[in-house]
Amino acid sequence: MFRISCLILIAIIFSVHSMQRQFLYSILDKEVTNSSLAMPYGEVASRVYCAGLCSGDDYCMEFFYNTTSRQCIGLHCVKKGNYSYQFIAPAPLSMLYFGKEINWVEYSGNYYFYGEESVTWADGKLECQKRCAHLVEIETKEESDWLAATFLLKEDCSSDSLFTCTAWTGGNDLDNEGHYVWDHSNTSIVFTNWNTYEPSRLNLSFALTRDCIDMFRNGKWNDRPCSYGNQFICEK
Ligand SMILES: [Ca+2]
Ligand SMILES: [Ca+2]
Ligand SMILES: [Ca+2]
Repeated sequence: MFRISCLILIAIIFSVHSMQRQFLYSILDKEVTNSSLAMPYGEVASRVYCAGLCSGDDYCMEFFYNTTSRQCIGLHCVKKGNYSYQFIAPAPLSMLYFGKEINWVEYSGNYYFYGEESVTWADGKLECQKRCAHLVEIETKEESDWLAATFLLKEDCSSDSLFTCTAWTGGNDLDNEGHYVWDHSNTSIVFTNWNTYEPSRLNLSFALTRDCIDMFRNGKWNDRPCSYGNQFICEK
């Protein structure tokens, strides 16, 4: 009963929200529902069911339901210029809209997501892209410290500070050894916050196999093999 009530509530919220955005949808329908941003759920019985499917899909932010064809499509995110961002609904609906983004934390105008599963750097990048975001790019010491304090410094961190409570950033030297860039913006890394003895420049065989930057719980950076299973932080 509780679950049904929740689904109905979600449907109402989405319906209200969708009505408010009819004009936008009319622009977006053609482009977005045919793009990789859309997840076709197929023909379903009702708008409520469509909302339930969107609600159960971690990446679905909005849905499109055609009452005639009963076609149900979840929208994962929407292109804006060259980059995918999610909609920001006009106030006062913004809170409803961000209801599915409850795990995103705002800091200084950007939003951050901490992925708890252990993944390779490439998979972390993919996970962020699915969320219409990118692996975190750190421009200041304040941002680095804030990220560590917010996401990494947890009570259950073991005493091994080099291998636990660490997370991928978008920094890497995959293309050009020793030349570190931020992946999404494809810019050279200017501000750095390396841990002592990092990156592994003193040992060439280490340096060549450690091309992805992760962050220790103290906010300091480390170069690590990109195949390592790490938590990750997305930014948008
Ligand atoms: Ca940043
Ligand atoms: Ca390297
Ligand atoms: Ca290292």
